Amino acid sequence: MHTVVLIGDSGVGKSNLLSRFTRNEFNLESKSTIGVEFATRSIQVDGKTVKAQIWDTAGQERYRAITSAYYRGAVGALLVYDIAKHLTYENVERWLKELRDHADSNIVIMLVGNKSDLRHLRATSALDSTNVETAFQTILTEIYRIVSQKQMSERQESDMSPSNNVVNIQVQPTENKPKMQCCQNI
Ligand SMILES: Nc1nc2c(ncn2[C@@H]2O[C@H](COP(=O)(O)OP(=O)(O)O)[C@@H](O)[C@H]2O)c(=O)[nH]1
Ligand SMILES: [Mg+2]
Repeated sequence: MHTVVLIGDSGVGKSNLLSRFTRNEFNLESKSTIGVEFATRSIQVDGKTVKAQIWDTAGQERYRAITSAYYRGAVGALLVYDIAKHLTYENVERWLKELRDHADSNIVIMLVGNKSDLRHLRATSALDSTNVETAFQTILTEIYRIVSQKQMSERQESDMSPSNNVVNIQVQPTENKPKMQCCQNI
């Protein structure tokens, strides 16, 4: 029995991936997973039967309250995001951290961009020029800022070097006053 966990933001389609794979069912109505916590299915690999138990977070991902018990014994994780919702992709990093913190270090991770039927809502297209301008603008702005920051700190560093740090101090000539006798040894 191989245990695989489904993780990813709420609403990305984890429960439907599970129902599609284990029962060939899909539900367009958004219902959070309550009750069903895992389902099993056997598949053939290299002529052998491999039995998989797939766990679905019963809605806890909404409250970020998935406990380490969920990851215990998992040999695989399907990390799901929604191709039409950029934030769910940004949060992939958070889920990877969650796996690093709780799951076995040898866990096999697969990133799944779900809802590919919503390709018209995808964020970038060279064909219709959606976001192409923004993509280049964003990377070039980022590069420009990094480079100019580096130049600035290099300049600051060289400003601190001794040759650039010379300040002229005017020393007034000492007056020729008669020296006072002080502290004579008696
Ligand atoms: N268009 C589309 N909608 C999907 C797909 N997968 C899930 N959904 C819908 O997205 C919503 C959330 O799905 P659900 O499986 O409950 O997500 P979960 O919170 O990650 O378990 C539901 O309304 C689903 O019908 C998909 O591949 N395409
Ligand atoms: Mg669910």
